Amino acid sequence: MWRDLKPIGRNPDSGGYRRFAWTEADAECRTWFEEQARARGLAYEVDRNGNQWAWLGDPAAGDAVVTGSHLDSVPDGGAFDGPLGVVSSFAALDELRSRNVQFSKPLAIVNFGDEEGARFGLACVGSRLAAGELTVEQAHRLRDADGVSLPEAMEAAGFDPDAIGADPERLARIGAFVELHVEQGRVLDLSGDRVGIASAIWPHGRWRFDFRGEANHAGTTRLVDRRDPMLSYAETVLAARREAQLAGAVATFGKISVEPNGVNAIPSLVRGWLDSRAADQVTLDTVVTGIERAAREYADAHGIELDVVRESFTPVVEFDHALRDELARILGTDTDLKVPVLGTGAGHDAGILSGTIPTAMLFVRNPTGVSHSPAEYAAEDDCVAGVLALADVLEGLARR
Ligand code: HGY
Ligand code: MN
Ligand code: MN
Ligand code: MN
Repeated sequence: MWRDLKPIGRNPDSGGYRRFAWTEADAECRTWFEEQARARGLAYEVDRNGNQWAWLGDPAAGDAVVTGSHLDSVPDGGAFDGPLGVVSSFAALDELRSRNVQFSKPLAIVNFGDEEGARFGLACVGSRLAAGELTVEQAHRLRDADGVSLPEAMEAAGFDPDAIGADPERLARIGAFVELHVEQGRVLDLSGDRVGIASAIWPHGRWRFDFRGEANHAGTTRLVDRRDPMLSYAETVLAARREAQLAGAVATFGKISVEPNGVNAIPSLVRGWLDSRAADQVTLDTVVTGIERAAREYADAHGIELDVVRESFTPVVEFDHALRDELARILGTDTDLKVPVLGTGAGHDAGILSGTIPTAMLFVRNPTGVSHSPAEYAAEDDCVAGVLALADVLEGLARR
């Protein structure tokens, strides 16, 4: 199955992928998902939020065992983050059928839309909408860098933006959701294991720092006469590294927009987005407060106005302990190995849904730990180990 995958949205120059929500690449992914579902005789449907579902058995029976992930990507992203979970779900179903497993519960494979939030700036839109964590009004206010709103993008892709909303009935029919994902770190590489089980997702959020100064001529304005917001931004990026280093957390300014963005113009506005994450809430609050304090001190000293807006936030997710232990039992029994349990700083749909249904995650070894980059990688035999582990887990859960 791995070999006939089309590199949808791949940039031949960088080798990275660009599969943003409600774009042509997204439509190609959706077509692929539907083809895979129908080729297996699964009942295919798209829910009110555009998430795709492939069912084996009658969903109305309830207590469904669901697996899947997402197919969208960050800009110039890797081949595994998201797709590995969806492809492995179809491959695990094939494996279970080859074992003639009879399911006592409905089984489903899901592709959650817009998990990365790369186009509209908010991660996990499809699962947040389904879980009622994102209101219709909030979703309709989302705009991309070209000013296209989420409703306009959905409509252009043939979906009804007025149909979106919480989907409690659908989620109530799910007994367990297990997301397989490439590890975005090196814990498994260092432990020498192919597969691991997630314990928790770190609390994390996104803050927008708006630095306003005074546009002026780059060539004629004396340094003493300038109110250059770029300097405050630069100082804030360095402060972010200092604060995160001190706290053993992470903080990243990975996205910036500058107005008027001319080589020979001192900016009037520099807008920087901070992504910060830490193992616990207190640490995260300490880091972000420290960054904001440093930014304000520098901005005040240089006549720069600063606005800080928290754009999104996900509290710590402790995965369902009973489900996590059930996975460890199933996997440990088969392989007589202690399957490592590891935390992650990466957000996932499984994290969003964990507030509503029992969820768990399986990680597949990533030898470099690199992710959100064309260099993201998982060896084929580790991917196969992930499929077999997922098949074991689905078989064990569907038989409970
Ligand atoms: O940003 C994240 O942690 C995830 O990849 N969306
Ligand atoms: Mn990701
Ligand atoms: Mn992902
Ligand atoms: Mn995810």
